[in-house]
Amino acid sequence: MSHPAAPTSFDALKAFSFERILNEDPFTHSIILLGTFPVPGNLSERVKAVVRIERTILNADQGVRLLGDPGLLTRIKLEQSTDIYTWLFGWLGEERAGDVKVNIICPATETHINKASYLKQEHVLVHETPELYEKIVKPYIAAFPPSRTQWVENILTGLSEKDKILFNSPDFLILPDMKWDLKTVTSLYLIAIVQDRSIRSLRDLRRRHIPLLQSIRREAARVVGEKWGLGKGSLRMYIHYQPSYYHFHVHMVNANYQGNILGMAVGQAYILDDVISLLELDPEDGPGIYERMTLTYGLGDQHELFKALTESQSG
Ligand code: M7G
Repeated sequence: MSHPAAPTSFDALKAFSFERILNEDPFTHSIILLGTFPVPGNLSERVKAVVRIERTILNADQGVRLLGDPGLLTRIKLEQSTDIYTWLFGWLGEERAGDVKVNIICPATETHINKASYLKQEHVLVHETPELYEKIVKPYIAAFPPSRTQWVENILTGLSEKDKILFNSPDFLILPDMKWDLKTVTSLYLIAIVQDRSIRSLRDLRRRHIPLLQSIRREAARVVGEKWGLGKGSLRMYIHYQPSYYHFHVHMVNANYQGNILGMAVGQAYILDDVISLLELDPEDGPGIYERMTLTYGLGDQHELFKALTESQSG
């Protein structure tokens, strides 16, 4: 179910009106634009949109078929050839998932525009003690508007992305992350989303959740083994803190994929295996380890928690 203003056709995309570049990242071959799209049925009204365009990467399967005849290269422009060295530009045919992957948020709110990955920000490392969590972060999470996780509810209730579900159980489901192009196994990116709405973040994990986490780990490994022939240890599974969405989910990325450096920053990504291992050290009852820990992470100056947390840092 997409929003009526979401541009889903080529013609709709052409109606984009560019405002400014929010970010560009040569490392991930991506650029993020801010602009507007017209509202269908009322062309004088326009809504804001955040558009991320990323060059898709090549995988081994394509490498085999890049040159030769017939190959994926449809046209070349020779740039230089000297001695044994030659370099040129090439254009790829349509057989790939696409030359670029375009992710659009439309209509986009100020929060989307400001979101860490969408805007260059100054980052400051903050130490979130259990006390600061109780005083600042927990109320912030409790007040998090349910509309922001509507997309999660739509998936969990079968309203959207139903045909993409790779595993479903009463406790959680696994499906491709929207960042993935659905084709390139080297950049494979899945997410597991739990049904239990009471787990808002890493902080809520307790010893009793170990079977759930183990089950996510097991089923993810099984799915990628059966579907893509990926062996043991081929998935990097992790949890973000702070996440963008306070509905518990686990990121699962091909262990060989180095592209999404932002989402794997030290202090942001907690490896699922370590989380399980730490929870196993917890006593049967009593406060959980993630309730007692000081968590240290980088926070962008546009984050809604930035002011309160940076002002409360001691020392
Ligand atoms: P996060 O750790 O809360 O925030 O992860 P991050 O975006 O800063 O990493 C949420 C994950 O859900 C991200 O990897 C998103 O790409 C992914 N995601 C977000 N939305 C809105 C959707 C969606 O509608 N469908 C799918 N399949 N994935 C989404």
